[in-house]
Amino acid sequence: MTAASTRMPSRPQAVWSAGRADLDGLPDAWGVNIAYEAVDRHVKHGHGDRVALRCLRADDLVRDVTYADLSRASNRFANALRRLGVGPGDRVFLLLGRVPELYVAVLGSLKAKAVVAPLFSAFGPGPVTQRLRLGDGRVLVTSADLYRRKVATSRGDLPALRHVLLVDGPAGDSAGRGDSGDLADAGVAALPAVLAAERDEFEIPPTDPEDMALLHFTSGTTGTPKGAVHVHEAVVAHQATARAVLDLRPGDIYWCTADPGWVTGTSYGIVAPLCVGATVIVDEREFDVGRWYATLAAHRVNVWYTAPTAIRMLMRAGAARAREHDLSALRLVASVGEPLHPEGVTWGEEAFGHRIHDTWWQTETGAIMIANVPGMDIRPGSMGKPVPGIEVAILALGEGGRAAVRHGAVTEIVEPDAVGELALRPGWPSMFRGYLHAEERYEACFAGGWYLTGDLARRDADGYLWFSGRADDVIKSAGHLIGPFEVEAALLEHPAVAEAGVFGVPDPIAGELVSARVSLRPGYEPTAALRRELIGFARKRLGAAVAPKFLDFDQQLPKTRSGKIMRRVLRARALGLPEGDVSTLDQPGGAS
Ligand code: 6R9
Repeated sequence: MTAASTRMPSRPQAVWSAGRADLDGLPDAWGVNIAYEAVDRHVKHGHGDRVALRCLRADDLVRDVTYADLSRASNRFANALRRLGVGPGDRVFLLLGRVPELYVAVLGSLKAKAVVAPLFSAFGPGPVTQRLRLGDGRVLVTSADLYRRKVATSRGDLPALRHVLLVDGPAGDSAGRGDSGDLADAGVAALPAVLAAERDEFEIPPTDPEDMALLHFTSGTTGTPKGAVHVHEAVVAHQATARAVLDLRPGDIYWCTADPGWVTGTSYGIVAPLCVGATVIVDEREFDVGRWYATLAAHRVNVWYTAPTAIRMLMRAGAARAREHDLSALRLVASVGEPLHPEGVTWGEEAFGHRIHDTWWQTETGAIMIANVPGMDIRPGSMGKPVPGIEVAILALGEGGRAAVRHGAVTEIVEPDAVGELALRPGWPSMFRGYLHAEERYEACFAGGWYLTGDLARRDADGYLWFSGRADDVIKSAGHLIGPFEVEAALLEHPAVAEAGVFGVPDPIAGELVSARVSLRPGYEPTAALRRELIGFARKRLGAAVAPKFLDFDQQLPKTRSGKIMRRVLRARALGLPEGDVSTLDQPGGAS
């Protein structure tokens, strides 16, 4: 045992056994199914009348969906999948805004033991179709508009995609046969009509806790996006952290502002709060300072899980805006996704009377791993400490800036305050079980008995963890993880572009913004018009959330001897920093 292991929380496995015992399990010992724990068991225990979803619609109407409603609607969805021949392990992709149908589809798919793969509705056609292809998407639940704009033209490249269910139905076709206009492709149907034909009852089949439940795409430095595989057992960690970190209690009003197209919006926007029997605010509209405060006040939100980008936008509007509202119902405000700078933590106190609790986790970890739990003495700027059941190490770095691995072994840094790669001891319930079709990339995440996170951090003498940056080149913009390779590949599709390097530059609100440097093919001139054209070209393919905000020309992109473009040098150049010392470039608003 190393020195670090002796500081680990007591008997991590015992924590998870207790978490498992807190679940109902399927009747007749048929295993564990996330949707049963999230919805049906509350109905069984007599809480069917409790509101599960409070949907704030774009037209200002508020629609409540009770646990009993959600149980029936998801049963109908599960029956529909069965009728369509969609079975265990088949992938159901979701490309939707924050609408109730999304929750019905997630829970119904899980009941039918299909695998849920959420997509961000602001992605352009490129990222959408690529993920559908990589994940062998068999069913897509979306809207007619999103389908037309992002999928229809590539339908021929998606042979596995058999069924498209439109929440608003193909226009003009109330029968749901989907035989109207340009939506005439086989398998396009109106979801409302499909559901109306199904029964309210569905018996969840036996579900092994190790059965695949969710597929979350995430990005690395190179290559295609990676589909992180999660299993039904993950619900143990969702429920345990909802209680221990977010302090969620039955009947609480809870608002998670993350989009359900990303892992936070699924794990903590759907699964975790429903497991504890809370009421989830589902806000269809985008960020707006006044409306957000009005929402917190009018619905008497008790627990609010948000992100640094949103907090910085609220800060810009001033704490006085918050104090115009009665936010007395708020018990806990937590944050995730990017570094929460110390000013953000203390600003919470000024604005809401609560310091903001930072939490850290990743798509791969499935649930919160490090947090400032309620009652803990918060050190502004620190991510907090490992949650019960999680063991963390800081590993000594090698030349490439990642943990040094020699003969399969790594070195733990035990002295305080030294920066190294953050690593976690595998074995927690919500840990990803693989990257779909990419065994080698999965294996590469582990060394010396640790899962390597790709983040750099330090631990102080009291065990608090401080984020100090990414060890790789991925970009976090407004909390969204963006792979530079995916952006470079899109730029390279333009005939003018010979080479492209993509990197993040600091931004006071979004944390980082995507920036690109390209070299041009012979015959093209580096003009302002071409710059605009390339940015527009990337936006059309990738969507505005992923495309570069800035683009510059450079015929001599810096490269390693093996010919790899050095993104960190590009970043240093863009920021006017010395190129030799790129390792010290911290994240903007960095917590350290
Ligand atoms: C949940 C989620 C994971 C990466 C992670 C890290 C960054 C997340 C953070 C944080 C500093 C925090 N990150 N929480 N950085 N402080 N509290 O965001 O998952 O999209 O996979 O991103 O986000 O770099 O490695 P995902």
